[in-house]
Amino acid sequence: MARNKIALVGAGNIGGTLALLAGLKQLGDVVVFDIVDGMPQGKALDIAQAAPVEGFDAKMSGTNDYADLKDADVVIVTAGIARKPGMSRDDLIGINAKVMKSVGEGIKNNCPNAFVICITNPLDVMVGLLQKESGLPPEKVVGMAGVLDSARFRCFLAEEFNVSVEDVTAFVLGGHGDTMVPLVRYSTVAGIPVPDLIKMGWSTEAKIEEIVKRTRGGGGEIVALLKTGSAFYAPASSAISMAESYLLDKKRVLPCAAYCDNGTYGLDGLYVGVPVVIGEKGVERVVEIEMNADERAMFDNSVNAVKELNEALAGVLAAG
Ligand code: TXD
Repeated sequence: MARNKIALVGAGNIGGTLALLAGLKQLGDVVVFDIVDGMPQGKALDIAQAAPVEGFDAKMSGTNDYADLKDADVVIVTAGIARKPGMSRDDLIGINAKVMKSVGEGIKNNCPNAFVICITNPLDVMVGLLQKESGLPPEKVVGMAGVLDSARFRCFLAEEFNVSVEDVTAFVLGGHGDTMVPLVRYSTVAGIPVPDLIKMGWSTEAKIEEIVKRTRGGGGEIVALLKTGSAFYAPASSAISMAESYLLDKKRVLPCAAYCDNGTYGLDGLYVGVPVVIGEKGVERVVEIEMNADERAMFDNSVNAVKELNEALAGVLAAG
């Protein structure tokens, strides 16, 4: 049986980490693509040389030619530029839109049956553009943000409660930006909802509110510390968990930027962060959870922010 083929478009900080993780988790052979000559080749060679030490068998190769994406099963896209300090995700829109056009074409021409995970910011609009440009059906193109945002939320909650990160579940909905909606009511420690834990005296509303705020600003906190780029370890882990769910047909329930249409979440053709089931068919189901009035208002606010970004994108595209 042939190994799966994972193509990574963008060989920067996240791309390199993705290649290493895909190897360590034995997800398949890896092709790393970038426009910079030599860099993807160098990273692939370096990771290939880690393989004997780590004990995994996977072909690792680097390329500057889209033809090498041929018949990839999964494509993870990080191509573009990352945020610098003081830059918002929206500032990235013009440059990264052009990148999505060329990546979409590369996918369309070489691996139209792939499951595509977009990471490039501003995430919710870039994934929509990539889906259009690639011509793939919406269930085969998703955006990674919610897994990362909820991992940040879980990490902070586990620290607050002094329990294992494994036993903390958390949901974050909405766009990947400052308007994201961390849902406290749906976040638990081993099934016990956070509001109950507050009642049990494990924490206070004020502390949880602090954690919600820190989660919303989680990306910016790291950008400010690194000064030369944005987070990459946790983003890579998050995307790999989505790829794994597809390749192994695990049907995990993960928050992803997915295409909501026909009134799902009250939307009509918009990519935004919602819980989905990922299995062999890609996005097999959008899970429509109930929200109370406050949560709905926060979600609507986040949806509006994504719509505004889409309008900005339309402006950029119209201007050529
Ligand atoms: O939650 C999330 N979705 C995110 C998103 C979390 C963290 C970072 N997020 C975004 O991912 C970030 O704002 C960027 O848009 C991407 C990639 O982040 P990374 O940290 O990996 O950026 P790098 O190191 O700058 O790598 C980008 C690579 C770099 O090697 C460029 O040469 C390459 O992209 N690049 C291209 N590759 C292929 N094709 C084209 N056109 C191209 N242009 C640049």
